[in-house]
Amino acid sequence: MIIVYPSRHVRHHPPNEIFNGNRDPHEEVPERIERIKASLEDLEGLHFILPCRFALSWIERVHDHAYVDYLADAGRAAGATYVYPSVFPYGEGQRATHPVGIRGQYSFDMYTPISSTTYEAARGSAMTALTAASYLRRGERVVYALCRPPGHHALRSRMGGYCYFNNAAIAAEYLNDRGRVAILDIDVHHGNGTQDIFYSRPDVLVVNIHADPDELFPYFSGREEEQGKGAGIGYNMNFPLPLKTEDAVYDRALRVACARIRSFAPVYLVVSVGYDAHVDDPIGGLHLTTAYYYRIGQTLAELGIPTVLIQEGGYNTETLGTVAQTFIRGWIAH
Ligand code: Q9C
Ligand code: ZN
Repeated sequence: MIIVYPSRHVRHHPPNEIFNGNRDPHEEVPERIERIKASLEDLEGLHFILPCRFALSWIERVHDHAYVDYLADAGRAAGATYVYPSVFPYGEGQRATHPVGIRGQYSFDMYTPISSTTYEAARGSAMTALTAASYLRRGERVVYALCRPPGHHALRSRMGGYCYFNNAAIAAEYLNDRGRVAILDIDVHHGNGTQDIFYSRPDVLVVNIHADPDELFPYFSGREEEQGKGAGIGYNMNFPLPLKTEDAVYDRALRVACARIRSFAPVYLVVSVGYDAHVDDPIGGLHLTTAYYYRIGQTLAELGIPTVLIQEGGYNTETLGTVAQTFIRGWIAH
C-alpha cells in the first residue's frame, strides 16, 4: 500500500476555534497526522511518498477560482496571525466589498481561520489526494492520502469545519475522467461539502454515515431525506446515527451502504476516513471500538474496488495511531 504524506502541513496550526461564543483550543493539530504516520511506519509493506505537484486547475474543477484566490490573498494579508470570519452573508447572489464581509462570504463557521501558511497547507493537502488518485489510475489497488487540513466540509466556495479545499471531491473529479466514482464518508461528521458538490450528479455516488446532525456539527445537513437533486436524485445517501451508537448498529448501516456502492458498480472508490467516530474521540459522539476499525477496513477492502483513502477527522492524538493502524491492518488482511 502506498501512503502519501504532505510534509508541509505542519506549518498550518490554528491556535483556537470559536465555538458557541468561546475561544477553545483548536482540535485540528499537526500532531494528528504525525501520530498516524508514525504508527503506520510499524507495519510491513507500506511505501511512504511525498505529494507531486498538479495544476491548480484540478482544484478549480471543484472550487471557484475566486475562492481559491481569496484563500491565498487573505492569508498573505493576515500574516502570522490567524483571522476568523465575523459576518455570514448567506443570501444567493449577495456580494460583500469590505474585507470583513468578504471573509464571511467565503466561510460558514468560526472554526476555520486563515494565516499566511494556510493556503500552502490546503493546496498541499489537495495535491496529496491527487497524487494518491494518480497512482490508482496507474493500476494501484489502494492508496492512503494522509491529507491535512481535512476537506469534506468545504463547499465549492466556502471553508468550514477545519476544511479549506475538499480533497475527496478533488480526487473524485480527477478519477471521474475514467468512469463512475463512489464516495463513502465514515467521518463522524456529515460530509456536507462533498454532498453539496455532487448533489445534482448521477455519475458520482455519495454515501455518508455520521452522527445525527440534530446533535452534532454541521447541524444543517446530513438527513436521510437528502437524496440528491434533478439528475442526481438517488445518488446521495445519508445514514444519520444516534449519539453513542456502538459497533453492531453502525455495522448494519455500513453493510447497507456497501450494498448500494456495489449496485452502483463504480470504477473507483474514494473513502473519506475519519477516526472521530471512535469512542474516545473528544468531539465525536459515536462509540466505535478500536477492534471494529479492523472490521471496517476488511469490509471496505472486500468490495474489491480500486480505492483512495482520504484522511479527514479524528482528534484523540493518544489513540489515533492505533486506530489508523488497526484499520489498515484490517484492510491488508481482508
Ligand atoms: N469544540 C472534521 O472532522 N466543531 N471537522 C467543533 C468542538 C467543529 C470537524 C466543536 C467540528 C469540525 C473534518
Ligand atoms: Zn469529523
